[in-house]
Amino acid sequence: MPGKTILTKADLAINGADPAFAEPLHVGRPNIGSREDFLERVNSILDSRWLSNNGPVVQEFEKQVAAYLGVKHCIAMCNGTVALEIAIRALGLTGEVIVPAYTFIATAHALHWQGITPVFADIDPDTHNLDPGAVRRMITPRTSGIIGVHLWGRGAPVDELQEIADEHGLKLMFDAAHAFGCSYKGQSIGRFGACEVFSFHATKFFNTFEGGAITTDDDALAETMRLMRNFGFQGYDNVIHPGTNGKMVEICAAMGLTNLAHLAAVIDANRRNYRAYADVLAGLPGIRLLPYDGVERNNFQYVIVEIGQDCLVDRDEIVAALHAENILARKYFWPGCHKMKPYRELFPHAGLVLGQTNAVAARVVVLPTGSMLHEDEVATIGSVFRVLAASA
Ligand code: T4K
Repeated sequence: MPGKTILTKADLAINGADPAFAEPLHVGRPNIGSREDFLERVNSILDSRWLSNNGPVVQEFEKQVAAYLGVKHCIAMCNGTVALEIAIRALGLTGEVIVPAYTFIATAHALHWQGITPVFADIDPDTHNLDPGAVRRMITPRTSGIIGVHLWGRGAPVDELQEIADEHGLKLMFDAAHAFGCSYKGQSIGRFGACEVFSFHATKFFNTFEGGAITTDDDALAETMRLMRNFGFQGYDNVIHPGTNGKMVEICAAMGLTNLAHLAAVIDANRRNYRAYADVLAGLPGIRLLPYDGVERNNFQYVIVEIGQDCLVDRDEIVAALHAENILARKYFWPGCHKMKPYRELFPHAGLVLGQTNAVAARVVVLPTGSMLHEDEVATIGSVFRVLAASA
């Protein structure tokens, strides 16, 4: 690339021939609460011989999650993607639904999988969330809804999106996969729009191995989604609604209950790591740690670094150099849903209206964090960045 220095092999060997870390440091390392508590719960599940199908542990999990979020209904699911699909169907979305392209592919797939066209709207480069003005521009007579994503746990522009939805008679729901334990305007995420969808995947701030949930204050919607989660069964032998198998199993709920009791410690660890990153990356030219809004609650699960034009090393070179040091940074959500094969083929010109999406996707690096990461490891990661900046 003109004007950029290509790193040599010697530059990349920060620590001589050996990588900085003997074991890989992953983004998305699971946070695990008390092993003893979990195993105790597993034993009682095995003793009870009730493993799935809305068992007592799932019911307790739903109760505790709803209380934690301050929402009326929590419907636990087998994963976030199926939860999105069920929410989309329960809301009756059809035709076109507006979503960001800068999100995990599941947000778009959950629509496409059901024959609904995901229409990609551009994002705000400062927050990485949907730009309400861009959403307005993508509305057509076929639009039935909007899915906002609270990316990196930062609240999407909920009020503006609700205003657009109300103005145009559209349904609004949120993909809150990143946002467990986060707030928007001081209120817990989980109660906005018609419903919100969480992921409790192993890599998430709060995990149940695999899992997800839909949360809502709407009684009728919650009832429909409960039916859809279990093939539409009402009691024995009576199916009253089309449905699928979206059920969470007992062992996943046991993991959830265990982890729920340790969330405060995970937030502390993530916050500590985030601050350590802020210290070690401060002053490096062209390297910007995406700030968290100090007023809102966040889980600090995503440490996002943007590599700007004024950085003399390419984003991809930085990621390659980090990988050479066993720091397995990620380029989420490069290159954007619109450039992934299924959508690239369906909408070859989508990128024309996604200037900010393209720019942000090209400059983001996601760094490891979580309760397993120590401050001295953050310091080493910082020194790799410093060597890179100096070697350019
Ligand atoms: N909406 C949004 C905005 C999402 O971010 C997601 C999921 C969804 C919807 C869908 O929710 P789910 O249906 O997944 O519940 C990972 C996760 O699999 C995915 O859940 C997550 N988003 C996405 C952001 O990250 P990949 O393709 O990056 O996974 P993979 O296998 O590369 O693993 C990621 C990192 O985590 C690696 O560094 C390894 C590490 N890891 C992973 C697992 C499973 C561990 O250290 N231990 C583990 O057990 O998608």
